[in-house]
Amino acid sequence: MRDGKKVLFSGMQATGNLTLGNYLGALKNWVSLSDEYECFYSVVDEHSITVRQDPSVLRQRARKLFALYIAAGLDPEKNCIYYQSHVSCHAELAWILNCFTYMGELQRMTQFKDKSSKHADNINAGLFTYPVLMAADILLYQTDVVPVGKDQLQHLELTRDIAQRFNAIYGDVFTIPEPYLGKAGAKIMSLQDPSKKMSKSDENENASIYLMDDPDTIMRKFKRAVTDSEASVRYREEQPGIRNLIDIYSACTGKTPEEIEKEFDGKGYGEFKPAVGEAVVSILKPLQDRCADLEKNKDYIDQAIKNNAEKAEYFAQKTLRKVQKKVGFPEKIR
Ligand code: ATP
Ligand code: LTN
Repeated sequence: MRDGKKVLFSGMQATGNLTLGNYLGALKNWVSLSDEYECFYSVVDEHSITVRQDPSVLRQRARKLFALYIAAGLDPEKNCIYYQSHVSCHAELAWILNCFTYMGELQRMTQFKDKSSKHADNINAGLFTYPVLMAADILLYQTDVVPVGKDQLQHLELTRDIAQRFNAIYGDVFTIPEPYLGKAGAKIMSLQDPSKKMSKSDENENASIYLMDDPDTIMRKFKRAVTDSEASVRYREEQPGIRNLIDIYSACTGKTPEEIEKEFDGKGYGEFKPAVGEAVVSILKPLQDRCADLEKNKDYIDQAIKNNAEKAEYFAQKTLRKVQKKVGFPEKIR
C-alpha cells in the first residue's frame, strides 16, 4: 500500500519488435489498471542481455519501448516508467535472492528450458537466474499485483516462494505479490501455429502481428492465418486457430466470444478474417501515430526517463537497505 493505493509492478523486454500478444496480454491491461494502482512499469533491459544483443539496437529498442508505454496511454507523471538498468538496486537484490533460490527450482522453469534449447550455444548463468532478477524487480517495490500474460505465471509463483522463504527467516520484509491476468488476450497464439504463443522472437514473420505493422501487412497476415476446414466461427477446443482469432477480436472490440459467434453465424472465414484484421488495425493505427509524435519530442521523453529513475531508485533503496540489514551486511558509515 502506498498513498492508500496498492502497488503494481510489471516489465517488458526490449528484445525484438513488440507483438499484438505483448499489447493485448500486457500493455493494454496495464493502462486499464493505472488509475487504480500506484504503478511501476520497467523496460527490463538487464533481462534482455541474457540473449546476445547488438548494443546499439538494444538501446534503440529500449527507447522505443519507453515511448510505446506512453503512447499506449501510461502517463509518465502518474506512472513510474523507467529503465531497469538505471536502478542498480535490481541487480543488488537479485544477488541476495540468488542465495535464497534453489537450483532445482530454476531447473524447472519452462522459459529457461525453451530459451536454452533455442540458444544452445549460449546457455549462460544469467539465462538460468533470469527469474531471480524478475523476483528482485517485483519485491523491491513491495508490489501487491503483477499483471502478466499466462506464460509468466511460473516465474511469479517462484517470486512468491522466494519472498515467503525470506520472510519466514527474517520476518515480514517483502509483500507477497499476486498475479493479475487480463480476461481477454491472456495468451495470444501464433497465426501460423496456434499451438505456440505469438512471440516476438518467432522466426516466421507471418506468425506475429507486430505493433508497428502497417494496415496492409496486418490484413494480409490475418488472411493467411492458419485455421481449419470446419469453416464455421465457433469458439471450440478443436478449432484452436479460430479460437485465437476470436480471442483477438474479443480483446480488440470488447465483445464476448458468444456475441462474436452470433455476429458471424452462417458466415465463413472469408468474412471473419478481414473483420479481425480491421479490428486490430483500428487499435494499432492510433498507437503508431502517437508513438511517432512522441519520438519527435526528445526532451519530454528524456525528462520522463530521468525523473522516474529517481523516483524508482528512492523506493527500491528503501527495500534494499532493509534486506541488507536483515542478512547481516554492515551499515555504511556516512
Ligand atoms: P520473447 O518471444 O522474446 O520471449 P515475448 O514476446 O514472450 O518475448 P516478453 O517481453 O517476454 O515477450 O513479454 C512481455 C509481456 O507480454 C509479458 O507480460 C508476457 O506475458 C506478455 N506476452 C508475451 N507474449 C504474449 C502472448 N502471446 N499473449 C499474451 N501475452 C503475451
Ligand atoms: N520476464 C518477463 C519480463 C519481466 C517482468 C518482470 C514481468 C521482467 N521482470 C517483473 C513482470 C514483473 C517476461 O519475459 N515477459
